[in-house]
Amino acid sequence: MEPVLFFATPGGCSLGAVIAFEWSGLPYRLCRVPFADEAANHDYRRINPLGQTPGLLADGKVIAQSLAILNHIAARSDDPRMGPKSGAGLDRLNMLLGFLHTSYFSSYLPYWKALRGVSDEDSAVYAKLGSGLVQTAHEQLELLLGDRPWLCGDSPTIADAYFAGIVRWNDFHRAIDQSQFGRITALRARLEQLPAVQFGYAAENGLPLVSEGQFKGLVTAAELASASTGYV
Ligand SMILES: N[C@@H](CCC(=O)N[C@@H](CS)C(=O)NCC(=O)O)C(=O)O
Repeated sequence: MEPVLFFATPGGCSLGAVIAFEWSGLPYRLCRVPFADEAANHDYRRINPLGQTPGLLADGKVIAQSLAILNHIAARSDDPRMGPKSGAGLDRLNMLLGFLHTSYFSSYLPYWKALRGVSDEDSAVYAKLGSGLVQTAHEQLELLLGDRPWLCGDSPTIADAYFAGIVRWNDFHRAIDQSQFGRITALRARLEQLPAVQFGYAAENGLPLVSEGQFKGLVTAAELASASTGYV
């Protein structure tokens, strides 16, 4: 079977890997793992015991971690949207991916933690900590972005794909006023125009899927439970 990408709904960071697969021209399947669907999560944990999304099942092995999955896809495709393969362009791509995965993604961790049952008093402390971190991450990303239309320059790459998934988290947590960041707001608007991003939203929302890539259909985690022989 084609590689299967496990992605979360609603609003997960796994959107980035869906977009990267759409761009890659590689055949792939998708498996939805809604956060609230206990049965799907139970089945998914039999494949990926970490339980986090995204996860990728390829050749019977599981790859966890967004950056590993994005790099797996990029290494197998010549589409320019995979990003530069060498030189300063690759250095910038890795710099941006690293920043997004650590500073930007992690700035929301206090908010996610607060959702998992803490007292009102602690929740206020987490929110205060989180909003400072989110504000700083946005300030830093505006600086890194500069006048470029996309994170790595004149065209989108897997860094933008990954960003499309996590830039939305402010809508949910209301950590900051994101509109104060004009470059990020413009990048987000550009991203939302892309067919692959719209495809990813449709996949998250269970809508009909029109692929510009080589999407081969949906599968369930229950169907795949015996297909995994562990992590790479
Ligand atoms: N470092 C991991 C983090 C993945 C992660 O936290 N995914 C979230 C969705 S965006 C998730 O699965 N949360 C549920 C959980 O942690 O149990 C990666 O980059 O893939």
